[in-house]
Amino acid sequence: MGFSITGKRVWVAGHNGMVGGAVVRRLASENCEVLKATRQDLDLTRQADVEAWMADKKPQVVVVAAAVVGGIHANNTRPVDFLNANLQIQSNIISNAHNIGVEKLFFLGSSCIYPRLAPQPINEDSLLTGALEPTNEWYAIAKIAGVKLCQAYRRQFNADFISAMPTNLYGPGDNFDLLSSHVLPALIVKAHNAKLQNAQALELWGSGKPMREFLHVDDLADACVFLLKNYSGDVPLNVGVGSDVTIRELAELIADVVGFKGRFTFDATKPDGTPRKLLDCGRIHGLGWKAKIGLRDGIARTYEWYKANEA
Ligand code: GFB
Repeated sequence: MGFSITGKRVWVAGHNGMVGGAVVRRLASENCEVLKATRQDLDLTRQADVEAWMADKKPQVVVVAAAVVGGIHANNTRPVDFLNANLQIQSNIISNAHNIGVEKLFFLGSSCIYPRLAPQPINEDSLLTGALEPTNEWYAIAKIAGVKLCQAYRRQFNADFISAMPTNLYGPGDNFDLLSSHVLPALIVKAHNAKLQNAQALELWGSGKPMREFLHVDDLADACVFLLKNYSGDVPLNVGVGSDVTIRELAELIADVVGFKGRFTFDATKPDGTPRKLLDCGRIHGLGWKAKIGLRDGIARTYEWYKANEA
């Protein structure tokens, strides 16, 4: 028997972000009331404010899509933001969700919370079996604490709080700022600008050799609604596409979509990060969910969004 969100008040915390925005779009086809709080309405790092807002709005379902996120450089250089703000935001929301009797809560972990050298593809059981990747350990520690807090509420109070571990996400609403973004939006911007300027070369950070798996955020939003309805377990479930590419291959694909015909150079002063983090999605596939958006198609859609909204 699944969980029903029909007629329920569903709070998407972080609805202005890429993930929250996608979840709101996906919930539009469900028969539920979507609650949102803007940054002006509510500072999620302030416990008393979160308590008061939740007591007033009485969400029955909560999707925790609010977090400080960023690419390898932002993670590596702003450790306080990634550790402290994320701990505050998630703990305020999760603990108050229990206090007001929220029926179901969905928390987002991340594939970077697995050990740096976990066996590939990474199974959910790899969590906490080895050392973390140093460039994102602050974010990873916060996310591990969030996953554990959901498990703790389930164990002590039987709360139906679940977590998912998405792989690297991209899509409309992404951050396209070159210093703080993830690789995929950064390379869309770089390829777009290089094409416009007739540049001969485009610079990649690191060696181009690390491998990454990319999931379109609309697929993640679909998985979120699927799991809300169909999953009530302790294990945080991996959500990915099942295959990965090298950063160089990603750059070639993006260059092809954008129409940049020059060559690539490599900035060895920038970190590579973890060598590979391909997720084993056997568990979520077993429940009946699979990603639908292919990488080339997803990049093309994201490039269209970028040109219409950001370029
Ligand atoms: O996406 P990204 O910033 O983060 O970088 P992670 C992925 C790879 O792309 C790294 C390379 O090897 C980068 O060196 N890269 C090449 C670039 N060119 C660029 C560029 O122009 N910009 C960026 N940003 N990268 C993050 C974690 O790790 O993954 C977060 O820091 C989070 O915690 C996220 O979990 C999903 O994949 O290395």
